Amino acid sequence: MEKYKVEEHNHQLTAEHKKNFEFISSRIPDAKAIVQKLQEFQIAIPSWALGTGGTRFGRFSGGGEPGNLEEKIEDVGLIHALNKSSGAISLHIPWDIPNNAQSIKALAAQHGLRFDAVNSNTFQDQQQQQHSYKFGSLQHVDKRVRQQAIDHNIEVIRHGIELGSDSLTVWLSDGSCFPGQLNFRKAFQRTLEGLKQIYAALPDNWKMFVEYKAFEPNFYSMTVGDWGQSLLYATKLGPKAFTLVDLGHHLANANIEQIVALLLEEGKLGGFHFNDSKYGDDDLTVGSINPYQLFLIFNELVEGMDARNMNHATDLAWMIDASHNVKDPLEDLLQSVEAIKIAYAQSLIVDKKALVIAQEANDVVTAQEILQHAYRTDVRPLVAEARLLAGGALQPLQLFRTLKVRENLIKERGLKTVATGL
Ligand code: RM4
Ligand code: MN
Ligand code: MN
Repeated sequence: MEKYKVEEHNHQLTAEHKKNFEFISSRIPDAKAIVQKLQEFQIAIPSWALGTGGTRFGRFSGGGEPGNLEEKIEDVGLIHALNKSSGAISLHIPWDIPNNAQSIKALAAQHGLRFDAVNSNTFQDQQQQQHSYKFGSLQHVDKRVRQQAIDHNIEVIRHGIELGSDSLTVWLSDGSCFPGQLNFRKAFQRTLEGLKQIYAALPDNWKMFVEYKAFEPNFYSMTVGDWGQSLLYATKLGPKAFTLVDLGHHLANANIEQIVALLLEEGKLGGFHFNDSKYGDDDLTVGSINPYQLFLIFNELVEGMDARNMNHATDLAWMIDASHNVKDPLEDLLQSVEAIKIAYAQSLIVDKKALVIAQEANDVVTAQEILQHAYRTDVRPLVAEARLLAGGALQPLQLFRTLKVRENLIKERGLKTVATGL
């Protein structure tokens, strides 16, 4: 993505943008400080979401998908060049094995990218793998299977160290499909034992994220099924272990913003996987189904992080975890990042002092008005200004289409391509 193309695009849109930006700036205090925070806020892109996702009923491959890790890094570099908000990539191993870490790191650096959390995969069997994960990994009744899963996680940490990553995300599909299949207590203990061994292999400055999920692929029980179980593991493991919240991993109507608030209060919220969903782990574009919930979550994040003097941009791991069945993955990711930034900006303009006064006075109506006032404010010019100052495009999606990026990728990589990942 040549710089002049972004500049040309911005040039055409500047006059209109300036008008919109002045309008919002005159209506909120500290527009400058908010723009600064928006500039700093980066969201990591998952390496497994750059191709078309499938469901168990099929997969309709898009064209020009990245065929290897280098091309995936180029794709994330492209997103970042457009929005200046996606300065990190999160790798899933073994879907993406960085065989030559030095050159992979150099390529990422060329695109202004760093490596976010590395992810282990003990939910699928790989070719040449000795033992099967059919009945779980860390919870497995057979010690050899557990050891294999532990070894894999330690291997993933090793890759992460080489790339300059500083966190490991462990998501386990362990659980059971039928009553009686599993002894819950034993499964928990075995899993804890395995996690402890992985934890012991973490370098000092590393964090470990224990991600929970309510159901799927197991449908009766999940061994890390909710935030309570994840918090139990994280607490027993020690100060380097945290809970990771994936928005699509809750039962219907769960109050995710409350979960987030309490995990933060306990100092045990570590990372986030953003997506949206209607039913379960739908992995839809962030903010596409329930943008108000996203805003409420950010409202708690900002409130809770400020209460603990945390740095919004760096003290939690912000990642997208999505799958795109019908959209161009790059367009979907651009939309997701934009939705996250909008929700973040909205939460920054909440009149927090007035909210506290309303809460203390049991003034329910005013409390609601304060939140909804922020939510109903069009903050897009703030987000666009932050992008402009950082050298990104005023309208990333529009520029992506004008420049026919996908068409060019198809020319380069071919029409029939399948990326590794979901
Ligand atoms: C899981 C979970 C993990 C992700 C895998 C691919 O449902 O969200 O974070 O690594 O999917
Ligand atoms: Mn996830
Ligand atoms: Mn998921």
